[in-house]
Amino acid sequence: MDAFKQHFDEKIDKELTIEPKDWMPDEYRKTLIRQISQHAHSEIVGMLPEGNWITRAPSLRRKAVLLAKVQDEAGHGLYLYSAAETLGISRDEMLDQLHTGKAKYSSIFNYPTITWADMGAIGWLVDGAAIMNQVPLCRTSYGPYARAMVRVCKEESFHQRQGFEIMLTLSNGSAIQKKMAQDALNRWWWPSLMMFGPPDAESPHTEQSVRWRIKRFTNDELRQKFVDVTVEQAKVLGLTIPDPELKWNEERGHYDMGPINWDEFWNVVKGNGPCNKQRLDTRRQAWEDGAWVRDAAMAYANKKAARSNKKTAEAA
Ligand code: BYC
Repeated sequence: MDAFKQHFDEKIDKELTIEPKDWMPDEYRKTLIRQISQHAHSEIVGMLPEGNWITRAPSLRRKAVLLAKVQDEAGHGLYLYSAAETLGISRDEMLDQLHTGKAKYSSIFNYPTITWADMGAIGWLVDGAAIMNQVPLCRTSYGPYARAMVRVCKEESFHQRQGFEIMLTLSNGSAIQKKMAQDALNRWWWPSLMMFGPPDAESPHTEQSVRWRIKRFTNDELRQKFVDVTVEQAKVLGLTIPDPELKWNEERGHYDMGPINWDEFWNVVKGNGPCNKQRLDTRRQAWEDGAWVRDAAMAYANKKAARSNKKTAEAA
């Protein structure tokens, strides 16, 4: 056991990836299953707030782009569920954890999408935050997760651009359109900062995950990077970030920000956000409605396997 552990530690130190058949500590496996499955759930639940606007997109072009983006998110969920399955958990088990409320998904998707400008703010801020968090995951120590993240990040980058472009169009539009963009920024700014997770001092998993090189940066480090780049983008849009304490700190070389309402964050994580119930009900309903598809796929697979077994038996 000690030799296995030593080999594992050496691989981590040498920046080599850990692969499904390698020995790994139980806690490492558990942490990855938790993080990757919650990441997958976030992608799937994350389709809902935007899916809500596909039928109401203001033009054919906007509709096609939004549809493509939401489909990408379904794809991300599938890569991530597959990556988690390599650790020995089944997809049914993961989905059961989501549907029973045992597994978390990102707090951000429990907020409502009230106007079209929310599609811009989600792309710009939520996908922008996602990229900041996920680019380092392309170098995470577990091979299947790292490889899945490469394609996810390429697609996230398109998502962020489409959101920024919606915001730019609205900001350069009529006074009402600019007001809509500002209102969406006001509502999505703080929840986007919360996406990075609790402050480092209150994050139970960060220290060990950084040591295992699952996380490459801490929650606060990534939040700061996000604020630093996003403030500049808001200037291009001519919009105001709703934080009166936001100020460049020459000494630190970073923006200082005002306090985040962590009570709001924990309240949403515990299931009491504005849309938690609606999101989970929708997912559970979709699972039930899809039962016939799963049954049909299983029946077909069994029939095919039986046919192939019969052929092998006849040939023998
Ligand atoms: N929301 O010790 P910590 C997307 C939980 S998808 C809810 O810092 P960790 C997108 C955390 O799980 C976005 N819960 O944990 C999709 C833990 O509870 P448990 C999702 C949160 O894991 C569609 C507890 O708080 N991205 O971008 O070291 C459209 C303590 O936290 C949140 C990922 O999943 C939260 N925001 O760090 C558009 C990326 N934050 O599990 C966009 C991968 C924390 O002990 N995940 N919690 O019950 C990660 O990088 C890390 O898991 C986190 C949290 C930074 C999220």
